[in-house]
Amino acid sequence: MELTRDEALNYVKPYLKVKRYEHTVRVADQAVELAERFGADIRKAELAAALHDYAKYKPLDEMKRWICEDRRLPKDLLDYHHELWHGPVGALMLEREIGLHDPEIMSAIRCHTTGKKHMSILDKIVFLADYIEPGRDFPGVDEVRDKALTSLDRACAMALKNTIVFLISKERTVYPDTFHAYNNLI
Ligand code: DGI
Ligand code: FE
Ligand code: FE
Repeated sequence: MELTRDEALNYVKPYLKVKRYEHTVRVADQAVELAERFGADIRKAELAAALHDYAKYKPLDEMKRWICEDRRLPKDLLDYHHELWHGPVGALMLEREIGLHDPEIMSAIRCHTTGKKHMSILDKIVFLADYIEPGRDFPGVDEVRDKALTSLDRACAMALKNTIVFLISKERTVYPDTFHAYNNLI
């Protein structure tokens, strides 16, 4: 599969709202910047970022069916907020629809919302680019942007901490992979 950046962006565009598409373009640019900084595969980072939110607006029943039917998807996703489904399901939808087979790109898309225990450099770059792209204004995001100038691991750990603290403050559940990612980086 020799997908270009523009082909990837044009593929996802019809499935996204305008704001989400603009976010996606910024994540792709941010991922390129981080890949250059930390020595990851620039093309893979750009493609994974361009595709990362593909399934964001897919119908919940369709995503639920994927989780139930594909053995590669952990069933416990169904016990947690549906906001977590679009990464893992999106990667597999793209595999079927456009022949996305690159395991590194698929992994980065899969874990972009929660992180996971042993994240690759590419996983971390897409996760972090999604968190710090210039359109984000979460409390604490500027400190994470600063940290992302020097340490990929520490910046990811800060983003995970902020997310965990935010979710707990709202009395929302936290998917175990989010804790695994955090613990592994601390
Ligand atoms: O798709 P995006 O909006 O660009 O960003 P995302 O894929 O990181 O999704 C962010 C949402 O997911 C945000 O509302 C927080 C939520 N989230 C992240 N980790 C967890 C989580 N929600 C729960 N319940 N548990 C998690 O571990
Ligand atoms: Fe997302
Ligand atoms: Fe995103």
